[in-house]
Formats: sequence, structure tokens, C-alpha cells
Amino acid sequence: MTQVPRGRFITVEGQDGAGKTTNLSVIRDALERSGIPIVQSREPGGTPWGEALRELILNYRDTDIVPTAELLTIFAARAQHIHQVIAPALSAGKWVLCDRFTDATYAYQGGGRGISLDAIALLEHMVQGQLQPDLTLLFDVDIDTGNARAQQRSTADRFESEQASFKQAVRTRYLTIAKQNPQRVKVIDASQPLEQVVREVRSQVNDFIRKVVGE
Ligand code: T5A
Repeated sequence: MTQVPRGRFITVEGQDGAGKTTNLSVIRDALERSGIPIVQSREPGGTPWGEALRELILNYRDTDIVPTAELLTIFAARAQHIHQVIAPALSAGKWVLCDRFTDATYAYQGGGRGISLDAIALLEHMVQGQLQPDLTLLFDVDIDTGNARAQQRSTADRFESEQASFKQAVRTRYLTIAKQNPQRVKVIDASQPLEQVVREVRSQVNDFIRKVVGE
């Protein structure tokens, strides 16, 4: 019987400026060296409609956006992203590498905005069904270092403009998620020099590839 291929789903997470985007190319390179076909994407976004929503989510500033509206918009973009990009790629045996996914919703909308975990879990179930990342690299860095790095790079979006207490709550929630899901979520100490971070990222990804190939 022909074996139906099943891709794997890898996500990167962390506070703003932790170094996720910088390390995506390292992960991509490790996968490509192993001959793994990949699709790279990001959230919010990943589809033309989702990218339009991303612009609203990150940069719309004319009025206060209520947390529930923000949450629903993020899951709207995610529903389209899963339907149009993630699920078809995984079914075709490709690996999906995504810059943020639902852990970010638990961290930012749950930890940061204070929305209940039950409300997020309800939408997660509705939009994703059983779909979960197979591996998540969480780039963890203290708030001041994250702020300084994010400022180097671009003007602040709605989340980067938040108070230190919001950012601390985001970080705390991420670390809680990692503690609760030690098999899936690997914490990278992103305060280290970039060369050391890159070494750890390569090592985590190569371990994961070996594990999958050995299954
Ligand atoms: N969001 C998202 C939600 O609220 N809910 C959700 O459900 C989802 C999916 C998305 C925003 O949306 C929110 C969270 C986010 O605020 P984003 O583009 O993912 O926006 O957000 P950022 O975290 O801001 O992503 P960035 O690409 O801007 O930051 P990165 O990727 O963490 O950092 P990076 O790699 O760009 O690095 C920043 C700078 O630091 C340097 C880099 O060279 C760069 O200049 N750097 C280092 N310097 C020294 N040592 C190291 N180890 C370094 N690593 C990187």
C-alpha cells in the first residue's frame, strides 16, 4: 500500500525582538540540507487576505481595538491560513515553517490582553481541530533586550508599543506554555550572542529531523 506522506509543522515564537525572524533562515537551511520540501509562512498573515488583516492587527491606530475583536480577527486570518496554506502543504508531505502560531495568541491575547484561556481554547478547537505544531522553538529574552533589538529594526507596531507589564505577561505566558509542553516546545536562550543561538537552533532542528526520520 502506498504510504500517504505527512509533513511536519514547525513554529517559532517569542517576544518582539527576540530573534525569531533572524533564525528562520537557519531552520530553513537545516531542513533544506536534509532534502525536506518546505513551505515558509507567518502569522498573522500567510495568505493575501490574512496579510491585509495583519496590517489592521499590527498597525491600525485610529481607535481602541477591543481585545475580543483583536482575538477574532487573528483567528479569522488563521482559519484562512490553515485552509489555504498549512493543511494542503502538510497533506502533500511538505514541512511547514511558520513565524508564530496559536502559542502567540495564548501569550499576547491571553497573557497580554487578559482574555481567558477557555475563550482562546474554544476558538483554537473551532479553527484548528486537532492541528498542532510538531516542534516549536521559543526564543526567550528579557524585556529590555527584546525592546532594544526591536527598536534597532523598525518602528514600533501596536504590540511593540505596549507597556513593560504587557510584555512581561507575554513572556511569562510563553514560558508557562513551554513548561506545560516540554516535548513540543524547546526554549532557546536568545539573550546569548547570535552565533551561540544559531548553534542551539541548528542542534534542536537536526535532533528533530533525526527523530522524525527514525520513526
Ligand atoms: N501576534 C501574533 C499576536 O498578538 N497574536 C497572535 O496570535 C500572533 C500570531 C507579529 C505581532 O503580532 C502579534 C505578536 C507580534 O507583536 P512579528 O513580525 O512576528 O509581528 O513580530 P516581532 O516579534 O516584532 O517579529 P520581529 O521579526 O519584528 O522580531 P524577531 O523576529 O523576534 O527579531 P529579529 O530576528 O527581527 O531580530 C531583531 C534584531 O535583533 C538582532 C537582529 O539582527 C535584528 O536586528 N538579533 C540579535 N542581536 C544580538 N544577539 C542576538 N542573539 C540576536 N538575535 C537577533
